This record gives sequence, structure tokens and C-alpha cells, in this order.
Amino acid sequence: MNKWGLWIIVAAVVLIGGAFYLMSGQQSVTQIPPAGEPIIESPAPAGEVKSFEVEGKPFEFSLKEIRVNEGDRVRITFKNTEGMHDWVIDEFSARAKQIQAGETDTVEFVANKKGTFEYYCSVGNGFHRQQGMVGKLIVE
Ligand SMILES: [Cu+2]
Repeated sequence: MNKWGLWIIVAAVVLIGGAFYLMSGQQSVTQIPPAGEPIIESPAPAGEVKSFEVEGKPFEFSLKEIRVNEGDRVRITFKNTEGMHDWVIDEFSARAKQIQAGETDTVEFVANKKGTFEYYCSVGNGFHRQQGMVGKLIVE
């Protein structure tokens, strides 16, 4: 083998090696996610504040149905117009005070689960509830 033959082999090794190096380099580049790509986290939907005014009297609430979206903050302004009543929803541990006619109490909670829930007046050990002092909270 002459001097030129050796140089050709050396050149071939360098070229092939270089080609491998470039190919493997490209592969690893495609495997790395592009720099600066934001980490995608779906933020919890920002709940709105939904306010409702509910009047109570024997034996009904002025509002029989309340609709909100999951995550909303629900603000109930409970006004009593006659007798003594309260406004209770067990599933969200929310309870307006027992108040006399002419009084108002406000209660707030976050509707953090979907479904249909009953709110009611707890006065009289369930008597007012049985008499129809109930309503539905629908969380969608
Ligand atoms: Cu009542």
C-alpha cells in the first residue's frame, strides 16, 4: 500500500465518522424538546362570584332553583319576610343564620362539585323543610 492509499483510508474514516457524528447529533437534537417551550398546565377555571337574593316566608323560598357553574363562588343573601327561618345546604356546609322577619343574612361558599343539591330551611326540626321550604342548587 502506498502513501496515497493510507491517506484515502484516513480520509474515509474521518468522513464516515463525521457523518455518524452529525447524524447522531441530529437525532439527539430532535429528541430534546425545543428550549423555552412553556410547561402546559391547565389552570383551574377561575370561578365567578354569583350572587342571589332569596326571600323566606312560611313555607317557601322566593327562589326555587339556583344554577351555577362548578368552581363559582356562590353568595346567597337571605332575607326573611315572615316568621323565623334559615337557609341551609348540607353538601357545602353552608348555613345562613336563623333570622327573624325583616332580617337579612349572607352566606358564601364555593360550588366545588357538580350535581343537584337541595337547600332548605332547618327551622322546626325539619318541619319547615317538610312543608316545602326547599329549593335546588344545580351545579353544572
Ligand atoms: Cu323556615
